Amino acid sequence: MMQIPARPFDLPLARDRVALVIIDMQRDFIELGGFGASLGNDVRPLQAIVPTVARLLAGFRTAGLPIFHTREAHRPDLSDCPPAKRLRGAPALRIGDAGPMGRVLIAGEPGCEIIPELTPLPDETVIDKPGKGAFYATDFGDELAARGITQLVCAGVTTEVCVQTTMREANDRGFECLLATDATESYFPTFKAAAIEMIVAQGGIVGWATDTDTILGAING
Ligand code: TIU
Repeated sequence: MMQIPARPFDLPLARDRVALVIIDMQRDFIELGGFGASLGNDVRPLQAIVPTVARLLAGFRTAGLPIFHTREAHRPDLSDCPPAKRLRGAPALRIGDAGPMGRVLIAGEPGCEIIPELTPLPDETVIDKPGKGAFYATDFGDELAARGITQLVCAGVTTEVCVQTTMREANDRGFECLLATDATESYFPTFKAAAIEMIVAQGGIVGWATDTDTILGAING
């Protein structure tokens, strides 16, 4: 058992039950000309966490622990993208529109790919998801169950949208979730801070939170 100092209290992680899930570190959220920027966001804060996420990823690889990557990705025919999602608001580019990195949030397009610094290795699982949460309309839950995983270390973007949604979905399914607070980011600093507080409040109502060095110290210590 690896004892992780965390908020709201220490979390014992079991080497044979824990996995890393890196959420939506895609060019479409992190680079100019993608979906995140088309919504009017400054993408630079998300770029700043890339080295930290890479360090967390490297630590899990060194420890030989399972790794999952997710992508918010829709089918080219948009059959898995509800009109209520695609037509929401007035973004510069809608999901499926052609942009500088190909069609926005469409599987197989350059913008939908995970950024090169975090490219998955062949033995790592990539989950394409049509929603904000990684469990909705995917086989993520089955993949975790098949490996006996019950604990998730969570990182990626954005903290209060796809990361928190995934943690809430996981929490309701009986997983213990630990958020790596410096390996996640939001376009809105106050939302990131609030999301972390929401997760750890009330005795860890959604899960736990700690920083990357603390996690790495425990899994590789
Ligand atoms: N991956 C993810 O968080 N999807 C979003 O749309 N996030 C926003 O913050 N917009």
